[in-house]
Amino acid sequence: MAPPASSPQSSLERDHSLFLLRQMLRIRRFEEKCAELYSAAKIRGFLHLYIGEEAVAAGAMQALEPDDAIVATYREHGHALVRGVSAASIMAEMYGKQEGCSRGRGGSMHIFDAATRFYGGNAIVGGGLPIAVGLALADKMQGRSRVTACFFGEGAVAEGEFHECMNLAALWKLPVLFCCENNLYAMGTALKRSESETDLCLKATSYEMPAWPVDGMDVAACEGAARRAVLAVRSGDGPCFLEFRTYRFRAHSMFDPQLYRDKQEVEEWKKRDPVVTFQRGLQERGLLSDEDLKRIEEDAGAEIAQAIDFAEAGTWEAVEDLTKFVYSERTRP
Ligand SMILES: Cc1ncc(C[n+]2csc(CCOP(=O)(O)OP(=O)(O)O)c2C)c(N)n1
Ligand SMILES: [Mg+2]
Repeated sequence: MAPPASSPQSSLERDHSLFLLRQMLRIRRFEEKCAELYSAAKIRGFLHLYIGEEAVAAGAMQALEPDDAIVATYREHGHALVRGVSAASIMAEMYGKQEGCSRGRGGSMHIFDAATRFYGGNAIVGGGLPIAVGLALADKMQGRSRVTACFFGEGAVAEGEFHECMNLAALWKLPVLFCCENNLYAMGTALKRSESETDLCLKATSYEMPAWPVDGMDVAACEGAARRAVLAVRSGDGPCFLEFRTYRFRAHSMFDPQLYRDKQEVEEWKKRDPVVTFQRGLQERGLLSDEDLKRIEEDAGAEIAQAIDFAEAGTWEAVEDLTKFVYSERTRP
């Protein structure tokens, strides 16, 4: 029998659903603001937005504990926000200010935060995979019950290190959750133009690793799949591979005329916008009122406005300090 509308179970479900919506909306609004700030030349360098893919980070990361580690790519602002890295320190990083989470040295592609075990942000396609496997190897050798979640784009499967990492993680039964964010394109190259086998789960199963596809536009599906996989990984069964089928609504980066895909294709995917569809579903089920939505939007807006103020008020590193941390200081006897 379905629980009555006010039962503890349904109120728990409502709270959690609103929490998930809040996470996705924070990412969406943050990214939209970043695009604006980039046009205003406040943010410089590279900028890759996660708009359209929010459900993956917002859902999958619910399965992780504070002690677990995360490794991500250059499209990682959303993962950092969900993990609890402050919007202010992320924004200051993008501004290149010293108060940024990587001291303003990394920018958008190198968000890093030791306190939340967020191991970046990586500009190298596939570069996070060996880091994740190394972290998991250390945990296994030291007998810690931790999981490392490694997010990467489907473009990484063309890299040799993807295969080396799949092999070693499976062979040594390392606690890694491989989260492949398959948005169908690696810059302008469609998956089917670069891979003879486009079923990415098959690549993982060929290394004797459990793998399954997930609807990456559905935040609840992303959370459910990740919870199931993390349970297996944490129990010592070795790594799991999830292929999140998703889509980026915007260009690859801020320099991309998008000549490689039809506008019609983008519009079709936008009909499955993860934020809008989840929000609508909650409204239809009576779990989200107009007031709730207004509050969530206002909170996200206030958090981002504060982040911008923090970044604006931040300091530039002194020019004479720029070579600091490049090489270790030599101490003479
Ligand atoms: C080793 C390496 N080769 C090439 C590049 C240039 N490059 C930057 S992003 C990108 C596409 C990666 O696509 P994907 O892994 O699918 O991630 P997405 O951008 O779709 O999230 C490429 C080829 C790079 N950064 N690193
Ligand atoms: Mg891709």
